[in-house]
Amino acid sequence: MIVPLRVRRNPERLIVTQVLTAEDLRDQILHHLTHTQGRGPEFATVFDWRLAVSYTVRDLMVGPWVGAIRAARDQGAKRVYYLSMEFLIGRILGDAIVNLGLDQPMAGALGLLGLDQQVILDDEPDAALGNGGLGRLAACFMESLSSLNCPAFGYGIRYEHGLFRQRFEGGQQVETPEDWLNQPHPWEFVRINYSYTVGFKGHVETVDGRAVWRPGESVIARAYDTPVIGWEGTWANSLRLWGALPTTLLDLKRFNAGDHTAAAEPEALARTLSRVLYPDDTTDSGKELRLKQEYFLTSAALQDIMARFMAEHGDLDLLPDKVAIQLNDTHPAIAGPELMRLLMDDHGLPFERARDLARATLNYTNHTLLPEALERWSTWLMGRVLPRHMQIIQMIDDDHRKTSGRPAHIGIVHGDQVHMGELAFIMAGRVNGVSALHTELVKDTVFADLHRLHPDRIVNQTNGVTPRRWLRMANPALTGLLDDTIGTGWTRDLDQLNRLEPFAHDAAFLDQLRAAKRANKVALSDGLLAGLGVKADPDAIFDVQVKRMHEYKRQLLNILEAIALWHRIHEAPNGNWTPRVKIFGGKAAPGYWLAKSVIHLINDVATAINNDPVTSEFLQIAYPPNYNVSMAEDLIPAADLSEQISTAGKEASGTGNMKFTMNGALTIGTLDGANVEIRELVGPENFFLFGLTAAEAAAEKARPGHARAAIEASENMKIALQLIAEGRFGRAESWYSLLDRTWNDDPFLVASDFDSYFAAQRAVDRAYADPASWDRMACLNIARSGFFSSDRTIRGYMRDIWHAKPVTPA
Ligand code: 73E
Repeated sequence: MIVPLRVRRNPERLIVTQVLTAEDLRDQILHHLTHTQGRGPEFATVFDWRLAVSYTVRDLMVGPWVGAIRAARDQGAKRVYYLSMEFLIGRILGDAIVNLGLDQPMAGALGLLGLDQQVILDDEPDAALGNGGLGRLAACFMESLSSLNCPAFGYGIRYEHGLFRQRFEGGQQVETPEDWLNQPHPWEFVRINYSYTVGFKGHVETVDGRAVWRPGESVIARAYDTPVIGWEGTWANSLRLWGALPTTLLDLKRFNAGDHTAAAEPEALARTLSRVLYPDDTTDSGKELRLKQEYFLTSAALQDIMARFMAEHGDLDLLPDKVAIQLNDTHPAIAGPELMRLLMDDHGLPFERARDLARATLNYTNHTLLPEALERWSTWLMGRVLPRHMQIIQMIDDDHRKTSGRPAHIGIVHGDQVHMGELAFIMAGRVNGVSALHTELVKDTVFADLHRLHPDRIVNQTNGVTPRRWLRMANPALTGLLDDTIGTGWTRDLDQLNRLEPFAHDAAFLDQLRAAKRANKVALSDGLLAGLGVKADPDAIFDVQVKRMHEYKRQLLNILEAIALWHRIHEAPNGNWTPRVKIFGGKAAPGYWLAKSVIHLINDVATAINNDPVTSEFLQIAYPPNYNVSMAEDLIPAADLSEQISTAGKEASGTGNMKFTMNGALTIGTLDGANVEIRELVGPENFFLFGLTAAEAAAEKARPGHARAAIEASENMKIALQLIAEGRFGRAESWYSLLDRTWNDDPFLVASDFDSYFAAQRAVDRAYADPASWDRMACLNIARSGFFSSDRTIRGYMRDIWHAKPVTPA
């Protein structure tokens, strides 16, 4: 029997689903199990159940989703379009259950069916369509846009293979392909009517005075939509991911001639465009395929935006009033020339008019100052792959030179290189950095000259993270305590966490806070024992560094400190040591040799130290492989100490740092990225600061021989390096290059900051040994973390950059 879903609207709270009972949901799950999955309950696998549960939850997202799309259209609202090569969304089911307010009836329904909710949730593969912070930020923004009723689309690529899976063999990283789409993906809706042709190569002709690009190759971009439901389920926006298809499925001529493999070539060639995510974080891969992928996303998105705009408004003068486009870094920066091309070549606007409209519509976020990440393409490649765009880029550059009176040494095209940062800046109404410090550095360094010419263009929007996923869903123990203590209002308005301030002196509350943290630590400890055989005492400090492996993030500093500490414990095994479990997580880009060498070192040091009977009760090291969003959801709530130890001036913002703070971990960190703002807000006395400032670091780096001098001056650093060189952790030869670089170059100043870091860690030890004071600091970190909600960030973009307003659904 088909059970009709009884959705009633609760007029007070506007939560459509709160009135559903466990029995309603159970019946609906059974309905989908039978009629969508085609399985009887007695034959169903975990996968079948998970899909039945997902379809049940998805049904409840569709109403708000369609309602939101209708409301935005009916009210002629301005829409925000977020273009990003990465959306690191992770699992969807648990988050959707939380946002729809279904936690309790769903737990009841699964109980009635005899299913374990955790097993069902863990069956969902992570959608790993991103590398790290930039992609995860895009996912948090999508959730906040929906929670704030801001009409928006996220545009990205539907990669068949997301970020590679990581294994360790002999302590070294081994990559295997990720294949999340190898099974049905229950959340997406394919839109065969939203398909656009994207061209490449070919030549440009002039017809009746107008430029006409005749591409030599083309593919079809097909839309796959996933609803992103906001908090309390009243609004959902679309994440629209493009998959590439060939314009002709099969070369029938070649097939009939017997060449069956070659006949499938057009399909294979097109599909490569949406096949794999580039696994480079903060480096520019410089590959033709990457340029094609960037244009594929951008062109499909802009065609879609223009089609919707023309259908709804039809008057190009209204474009900036109805459309705000955000470029997530320079990866979609070809949007400037592409929008100009559409306006000039398809709509016949003159250059100046097209330029002004484009600039009033486009904005650009800068996420990094690292020189290797600043995208540049050779004029030759750009001219070959996108000949019309290369012409338009030249026109934009010449025009900017004339109209701004800029000096000759700046601009978009330099010699034979196209600088995408300059292109994005010049075509953007607003350019933003992602933390207060980073934005100042953007003004002073990469865009200093352009900033002088356009002093109002650069603004700051400090990053944020969604508290629904990163607190409410990931940390039920703390969420329960917060709800009981200050109510549930913090979920929508994270500033309400400041109501916890008075409880920082309430011993009973602090005991409960400790108990919540301990429960998370016990769960993690069980996982580490089962998965890695590491014995993590839940009463030890859980000291966590999770992020991409990169020299500037300085996992090397962390592991060298562990070695030095291990040595000190050996010297005084009966000393008053504070037990510590160091936990690492993160992937290195497959071609990043030095980062991989650090992974190898951490694993070999872990093997040596974990089995040392003299120190094992004081120091353990765990490096679970394949760090991803789901692992972050387990690790962050269980952390006592958050490692944010990048070389000052290098980490644009960080967002993991914010998640830890919200979950009551204290930070040991440098004055880098958003750490600066975290420290100011939680109070310097509740933050373990160490290391050089950005200005000091720049000066130190310029000092000849800085590495050697710093190492010679540091007993602890010297010992750590010596133990490695002696072969105490695997074969000494494995580490020669790493040691050589540290002694002779050390571009990220591990040596210069070592003693300061070691001392800060000992301050952590002492603080942790005083539980009452530690818990008070943890409480204040939570209470003062409200600023780091991505709702605050999105409100900032809406106000300062997009000029977009929330919409009330009908
Ligand atoms: O500091 C982080 C920042 O929190 C920064 O390194 C990261 O973006 C985060 C969100 O703002 C970032 N990723 C990239 N650049 N900056 C990047 C560059 C090239 C390819 C992929 C990612």
